[in-house]
Amino acid sequence: MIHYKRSVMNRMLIAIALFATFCLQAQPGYQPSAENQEAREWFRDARFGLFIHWGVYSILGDGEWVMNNQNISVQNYEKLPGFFNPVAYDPEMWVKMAKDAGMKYITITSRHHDGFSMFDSDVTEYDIVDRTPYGKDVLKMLADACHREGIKLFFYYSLLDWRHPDYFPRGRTGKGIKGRPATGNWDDYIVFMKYQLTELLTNYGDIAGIWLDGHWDQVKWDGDKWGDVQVDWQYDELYPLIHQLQPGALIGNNHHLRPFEGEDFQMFERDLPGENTTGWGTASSDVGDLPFEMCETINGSWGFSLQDDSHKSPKKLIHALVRAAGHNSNLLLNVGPMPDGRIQPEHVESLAEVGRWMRKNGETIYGTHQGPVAPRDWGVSTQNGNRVFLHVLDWHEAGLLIQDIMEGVTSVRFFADGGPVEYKQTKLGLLLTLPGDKMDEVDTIIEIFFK
Ligand code: JFZ
Repeated sequence: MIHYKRSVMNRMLIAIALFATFCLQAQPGYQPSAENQEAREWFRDARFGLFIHWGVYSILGDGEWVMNNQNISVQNYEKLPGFFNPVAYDPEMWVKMAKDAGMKYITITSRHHDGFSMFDSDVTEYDIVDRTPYGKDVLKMLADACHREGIKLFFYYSLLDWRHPDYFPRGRTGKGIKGRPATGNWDDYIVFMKYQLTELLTNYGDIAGIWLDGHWDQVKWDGDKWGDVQVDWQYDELYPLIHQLQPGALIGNNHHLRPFEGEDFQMFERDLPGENTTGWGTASSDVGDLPFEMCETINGSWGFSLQDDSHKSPKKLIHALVRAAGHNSNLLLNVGPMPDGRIQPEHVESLAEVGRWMRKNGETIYGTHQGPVAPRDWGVSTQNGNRVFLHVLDWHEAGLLIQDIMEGVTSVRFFADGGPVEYKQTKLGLLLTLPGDKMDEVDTIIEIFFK
């Protein structure tokens, strides 16, 4: 027998225990069904979706974390549903706006961390039908509009809940919220979530996927990296349940870790895959091989924020979309509708502008994957079959050297007007001549043809 030092033994035991926990949290031996694989292909090609954060928090115009950020007690927060009356809510208009922007799917919050269900649920009265003067199931209305208009619908579903008594042990957030009881039964909470997920995947027709969030609330933060999970999220039951109810529904989980078994796509919050500019995002070593989706805000807020005027320009939004595509990723771009049900005009206008761009240039985005030219500060490349598109986003000199392309080029043209691009194959790469008057302020797209 080999004799290990005690500390080494301990570390090995911990590693084994962690590995076991990890396996428990997944769907072991998961083989995606044919429907699921087909859905993944659709998802990869779709490239652009609309994220919607809407809840009773929208009334306060201070983002979806307002309950936590303002330390609003459970008792006081429970007054909000009584004010929620979105008389101008027109789901058909939302769906048309998304389609006009070039988006192929919508992901909407069915229940956020505040624990309020934006759909008619039988396992709680804390929902839109039972507690608001509006009294209608806004998700059902949206699902119907999506199905009519041929746009896919995902449900965001928070694992974390700042109000539910059985969300216990409490996580890292919401500690200042008064009125949360000091006991609770975790297993009952899991049962509650199973019921709700069953409702969401039964009562709303075809659902393209479930976007889970809040895992990280139960993970220790070691100052620079994620540590142990203090609860069992029972993904080994949640994931098969979702896949059983709708085999084509794609599961994504915003845990910022390497994908768990049973998940169908990997999401990146406000970051391109492999980049971790937020510091608490996904490490580059944790980027897997599932389809990618990156989510981003138009201003700096997910839920409606009255004071957040840091709206990104249409140019910036297009760059986000193009860069995502150049990283093999979808962009899920967010709006936070106002309490009356309208989307703020600044965001409606920007999305219309992105849509105009997509109508002209969509074929260089949809159905593409990352091209042969690695992403650079000046731009990215996309590819569809043998068509390669170079997206020059930020370059102001007449010569651009493409080091990733050494040979095989037969012609190069500007995508916008089909006009030829002067080029030379050099020992250092493909040298393009880009006259100033041919450059597009937003994105100069160059199509490269190969032998
Ligand atoms: C999460 C939500 O908390 C947020 O409200 C929004 O829905 C966004 C899309 O997703 O954002 C996070 C996720 C993880 C951390 C912080 C915010 N984290 O790890 O600290």
